[in-house]
Amino acid sequence: RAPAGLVMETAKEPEKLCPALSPLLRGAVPLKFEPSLSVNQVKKENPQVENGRFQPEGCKSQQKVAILIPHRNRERHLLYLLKHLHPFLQRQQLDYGIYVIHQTGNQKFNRAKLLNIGYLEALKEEDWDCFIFHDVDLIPENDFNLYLCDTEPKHLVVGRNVTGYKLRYKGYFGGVTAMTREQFQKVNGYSNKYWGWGGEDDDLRQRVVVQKMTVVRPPAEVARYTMIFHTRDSGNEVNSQRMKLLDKVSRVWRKDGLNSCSYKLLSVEHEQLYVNFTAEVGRPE
Ligand code: UPG
Repeated sequence: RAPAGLVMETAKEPEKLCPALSPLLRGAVPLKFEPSLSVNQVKKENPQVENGRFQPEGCKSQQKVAILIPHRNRERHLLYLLKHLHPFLQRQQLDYGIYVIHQTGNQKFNRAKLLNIGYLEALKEEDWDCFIFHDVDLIPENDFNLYLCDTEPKHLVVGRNVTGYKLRYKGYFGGVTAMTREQFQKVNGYSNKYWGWGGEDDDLRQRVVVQKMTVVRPPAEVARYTMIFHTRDSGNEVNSQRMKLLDKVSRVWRKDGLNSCSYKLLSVEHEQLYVNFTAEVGRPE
């Protein structure tokens, strides 16, 4: 009989890396938006998920991926997204964790700051390699759209059903975006100064350009999303300051971002399907 120590050593042998393309991928899978869908149902469908975390069996993922979802008052969208995203990521054989960053109170919504907070707090939980900044209302249609980071920042939403599956505009960098820890750190994250709707995604793209990185996109046939219909949320009115802010990105990015993100973390809840960070983000200056 082998001594106990030796048995442990064998069990810890490094697994082989998962293949670049998972054998479990199915391509375009029909999406379901059933009004009767409940959290319990999604929990039951994902018994292997704990604290929003999943690791594939039998191989080691290429990257450890954190999905960050900014959120306020879109519970139904969140449920539909979780329902589709968990099996989608599992078919990709990813080692992943889902984080929802919830803005408390009724002040103007600040998506970009919530994503900075998600990044900073998720890294306290795990040593993530790759971050996917993910709107709550965009459901990926094709699992060949890989939620992995690239050598350059990657924009995953080439087409949405609501815009005829065409890129919204040249340079669009919002919706769902993947950056490595190094890439995000290099641009000092998002600006914290965009309150209300618009501009913060263009600001991030400018930061990427200033750092001489380029945006890459997956092929249009796979980078397709269904957007769940919504009207403009109250507290997320169009930001009239956005053009002014966009004019000065190259001058201010160094001082406005991850290194200046101040907030109050009110709670961290480990749900089965995700980790929820609730934060007070302040108000426009
Ligand atoms: N959100 C909430 N609650 C709110 C407002 C926004 O959860 O009250 C979150 C949610 O994740 C949503 C995201 O913020 O998906 C973006 O807001 P939304 O009103 O859905 O903006 P869209 O016009 O659908 O999205 C485009 C881009 C997005 C960008 C936004 C403004 O896809 O990434 O943030 O335009 O530039």
